[in-house]
Amino acid sequence: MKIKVINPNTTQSMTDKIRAAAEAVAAPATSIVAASPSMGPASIEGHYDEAISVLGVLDEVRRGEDDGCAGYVIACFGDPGLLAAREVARGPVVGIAEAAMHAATFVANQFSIVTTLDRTRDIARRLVHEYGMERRCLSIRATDLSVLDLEIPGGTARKMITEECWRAVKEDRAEAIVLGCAGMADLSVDLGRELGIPVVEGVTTAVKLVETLVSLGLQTSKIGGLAFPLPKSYRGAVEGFAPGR
Ligand code: 2AL
Repeated sequence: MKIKVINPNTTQSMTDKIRAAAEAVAAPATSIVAASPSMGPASIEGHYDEAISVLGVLDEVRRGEDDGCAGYVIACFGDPGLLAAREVARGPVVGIAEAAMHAATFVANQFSIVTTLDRTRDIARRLVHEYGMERRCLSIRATDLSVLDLEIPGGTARKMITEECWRAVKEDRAEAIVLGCAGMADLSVDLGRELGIPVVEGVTTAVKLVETLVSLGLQTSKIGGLAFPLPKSYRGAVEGFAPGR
């Protein structure tokens, strides 16, 4: 089973980290293909970055379909382009935010999200509503770390995230933590050990979910809202994205 894990930003070190996290949990018979688009933002920290990243994500899904990928993970906490990707893909497509939030509800009554910059809380808040998690998500805490701060070896990111997680536990009474960025994929095991509560990380969780869905023979429904896009012409710079080409 080939699972494609798409980092929607174009930072190679982050794609490498995401690949390592995915490979660490994948079953022996699963092969992980980690990719980041050739076009798009270096990091996704707002609605504009996110909107621009979506074409790159969809391009990677289209390539994955040609390469025989069984399913996809969208490895950015805004789940950019998730529904459009499901229209394009035959197999399951899972976003890391939806995977992590749902998984957290299986192991805790209520969780807190710990994310990067304050402005990204708006994206997370919208997804909490989208996924019906209002009664399960206690708080969305920012750390004022940029996404690329997470890529600095020996930086202060780990310490700042740990401190924010402790605040979520003590001040919000969080029973579990959902890590709010794919760049935190290497932190969950140590954090879980230190905090003594479940720390849910979306990349690994989404890989296991896609593996499970594929094993169960569950593909994306092609009746209704997730049917393949209708063939038509597109004009201008996006001409190559026209469905049916
Ligand atoms: C993200 C993420 O997961 N990747 C990225 O570029 N931005 N989300 C976030 N809240 O920092």
